[in-house]
Amino acid sequence: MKKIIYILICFVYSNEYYVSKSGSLSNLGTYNSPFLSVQQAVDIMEAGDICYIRQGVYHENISIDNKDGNESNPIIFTSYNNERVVFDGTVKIENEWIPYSGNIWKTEIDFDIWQLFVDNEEMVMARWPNANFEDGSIWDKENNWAHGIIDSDENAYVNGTMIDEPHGNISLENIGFDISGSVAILNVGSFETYTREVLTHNGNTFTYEPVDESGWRTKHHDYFLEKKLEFLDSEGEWFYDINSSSIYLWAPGNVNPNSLNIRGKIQSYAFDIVNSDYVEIRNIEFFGTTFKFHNCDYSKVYNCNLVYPSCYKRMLGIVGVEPDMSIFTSSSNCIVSNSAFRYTDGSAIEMYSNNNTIENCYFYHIDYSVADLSSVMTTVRMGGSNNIFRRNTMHKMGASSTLNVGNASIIELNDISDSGYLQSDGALVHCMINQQPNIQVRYNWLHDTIKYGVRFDGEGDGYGGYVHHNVIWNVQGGIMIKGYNHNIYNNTAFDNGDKNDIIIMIEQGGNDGTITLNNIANKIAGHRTGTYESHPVPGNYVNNWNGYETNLDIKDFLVDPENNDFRLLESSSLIDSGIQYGDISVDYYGAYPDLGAYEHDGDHWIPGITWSVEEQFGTEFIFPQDIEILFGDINLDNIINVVDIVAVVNMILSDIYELIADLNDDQIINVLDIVQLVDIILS
Ligand SMILES: [Ca+2]
Ligand SMILES: [Ca+2]
Ligand SMILES: [Ca+2]
Ligand SMILES: [Ca+2]
Repeated sequence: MKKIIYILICFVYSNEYYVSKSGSLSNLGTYNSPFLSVQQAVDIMEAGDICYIRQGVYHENISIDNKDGNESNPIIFTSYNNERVVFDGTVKIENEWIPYSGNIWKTEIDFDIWQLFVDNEEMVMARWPNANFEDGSIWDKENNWAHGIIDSDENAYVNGTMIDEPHGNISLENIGFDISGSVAILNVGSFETYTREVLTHNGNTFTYEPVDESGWRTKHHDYFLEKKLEFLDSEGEWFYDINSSSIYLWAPGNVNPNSLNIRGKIQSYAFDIVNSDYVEIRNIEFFGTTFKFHNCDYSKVYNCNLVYPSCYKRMLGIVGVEPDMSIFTSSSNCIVSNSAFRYTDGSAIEMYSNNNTIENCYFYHIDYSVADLSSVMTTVRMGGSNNIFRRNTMHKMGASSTLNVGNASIIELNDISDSGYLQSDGALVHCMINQQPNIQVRYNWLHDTIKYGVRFDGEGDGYGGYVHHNVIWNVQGGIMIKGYNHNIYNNTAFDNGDKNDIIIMIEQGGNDGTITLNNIANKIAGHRTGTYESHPVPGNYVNNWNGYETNLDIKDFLVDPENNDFRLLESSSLIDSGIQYGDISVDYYGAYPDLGAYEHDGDHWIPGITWSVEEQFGTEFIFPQDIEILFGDINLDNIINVVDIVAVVNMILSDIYELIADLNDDQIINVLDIVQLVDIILS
């Protein structure tokens, strides 16, 4: 009986639909009669159906509502046969530019834009102090943001007021015009940043609607300003005046913009998917737009290239809200894999509710303002529990904390570096109290950042987390553990700044019952900076190689740490000198576990993505040409003639079936197709 049901399921009727730039609204959606828009396919698709999209650039607001696939019959949207399909959230600015002032040009449009591109690269929203993408100064909060005076006097002002502390050439008092009505990006909450309209301005002081009291901290106040034409004073800056629908631009190289390819963002989402389970988006590219899933369980995004997918709408005066970003809400068991997210504003991606997976994805240049996001404002946020964050490569990120992936999650085989530029505090893997029980942080490389590597935070109520087989170097504090009953074993850590490599805090929870086992690190102690001698590790400190005790450098025991080979040297006495302890079961090769993150003769695991971003999607974004499809051109020589008839005859004689020759879409190739072809030739 079971078998019969299974067979029935396998034979669920399914359709293929085709969409092409040379299709038509009146077509049938077949290969030889493709639709013009994806929405045409959506409207008739059912479980098991596939929508093949032919090469080209599409600008569409696709709405998918209440279209469920099922486990063996998902609803799939994909590019056809490795062709390049781009959903574009921008439009070309084609109106004439006229000189405005100096190198600044102006044009008018009849729609609102909130991001501007020249040759597919983002221009800077006119700001003060200046910063740009090209030289990386957009990430330099110390030199390219203004500062508040709160660090010298914590009672200097209250929430809702900012008093500027001049530094270098940056002084609000000397700005020379009134900034009222502009937008301030305010990092006044250490790891939290808010945007507000400037209400009043006087000398070195301005006011704004106060931020949440919980998001106001009296240290490290930094800010920058936008949304005023006066801020447009350098190359690469642009401004949009929503009242007069005018764009102002100082183009790179002082070039006349009439000679440039300029585009403006007008869309947040190309795919807006709600109440639809088992929907898959595959092999699609997004420029200046992205996807949104709501109440869609078991959905997937695979092999997608997202470039500038999301952007704050500050240029339109919209403040205090998250940007529209790549997101899954109220959706469980979804997977985003083998995709690239580059140049995002806001989080790179957020996924709610439970059991979601982000795997084998590339993240680069994520969020240069980090404002108004949820929770502690991270680079990637996953809600709920039992999520998996695996094999991702991430670098160049503004948020203080990179990952917040929910409770009892698995974070493994990731390569994460270069983060935290625009906020205080934070860590690459930052777990608050509720997230710690049973979280697995393992087999990651965490390196080269001004933040902590792994951090179990809170006031000490967290417990039961696992941090093992990670390699952590050149961060500011390798592993920092608060709470109790945690399991910290077989990590390799060195060169992590002034702070210690592995910090099992004596304070805040005390780490009663925490097991620190088989680690190799130059500095393991019970304090952020204090020595092991003055601050011995609390809990069960068992069988670690600790530079504080050995007075040696662990790097001398590794094959080639400069070139990321962190295995133990062939002859090392650390091989097989690990032990099993307590309830921890350490995986191992040979007679016993080794010390540190790599097991001799074991798997030489390399974390991060298993594919090349350059090879898959290229370093620069280039729009593909729309494919012109000549129906009836069987041999693809751009003419329809007797040679095509010969090709069809040959297929008939040799019993070959190719979609392109099945002109009447009846799944056979026979004389009827020749008749159709003759009709095309004659017409
Ligand atoms: Ca400026
Ligand atoms: Ca071993
Ligand atoms: Ca031909
Ligand atoms: Ca046919």
